[in-house]
Amino acid sequence: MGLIVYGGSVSPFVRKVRVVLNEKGVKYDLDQVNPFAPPPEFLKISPLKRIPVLRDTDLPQPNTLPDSSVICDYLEHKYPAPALYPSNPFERARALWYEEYADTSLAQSIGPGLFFERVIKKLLRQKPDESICASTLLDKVPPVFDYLEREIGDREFLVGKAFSIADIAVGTMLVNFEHAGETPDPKRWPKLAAYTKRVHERPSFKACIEEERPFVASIRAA
Ligand SMILES: N[C@@H](CCC(=O)N[C@@H](CS)C(=O)NCC(=O)O)C(=O)O
Repeated sequence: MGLIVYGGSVSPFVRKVRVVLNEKGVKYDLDQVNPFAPPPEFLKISPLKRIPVLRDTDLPQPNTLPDSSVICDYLEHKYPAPALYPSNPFERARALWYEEYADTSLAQSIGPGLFFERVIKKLLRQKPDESICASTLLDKVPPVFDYLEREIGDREFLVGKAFSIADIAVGTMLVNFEHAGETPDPKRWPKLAAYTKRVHERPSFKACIEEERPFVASIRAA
């Protein structure tokens, strides 16, 4: 009995949920689902054919929730401590904005043109197109990193004085940037580079990163 997370561990959205669970010290099972070839039953619980989906087996059916943002919000209400959403209404809304930005703009700048090319294509036994990676790094990534560099400024965390869903949402996308063999250039984005390191050193992130690294390395080396 308990929680089941359906999804592949290298998905940034799956990791977002896992980091929330780790921060809250909640045990769960991970059921690996490949969203590109999902089993037919999966489509019943994920109409958009996306990972992650959470199942709370303590509840009667239907007991599944798709979408990382929906899942994280549910987890915050079910397990309120430690809080990962600010209590101040404006700060909470700011945190949700950064989560939205990470899930859309940051994900789009890193996912298709870099992580997909260098990791997922290899997993699918296709040849990565390095010209796509080069143009992604030249055109797509810099405006997003420039924005984050400004927003982080001299703050330890993106919102208020505590680690929040904003840092988890941004941090998880930057893990995929690193899995694709890149790190934010500390000369161009010194605050973002230091922030990334700080966030990834938290035990909640470290546990995921260390579990994923050998798998990603084996895919990239294939
Ligand atoms: N808004 C969704 C996005 C999830 C998402 O895009 N997941 C990707 C994997 S990283 C997926 O399942 N892609 C498969 C597809 O789009 O067919 C969330 O936050 O959970």
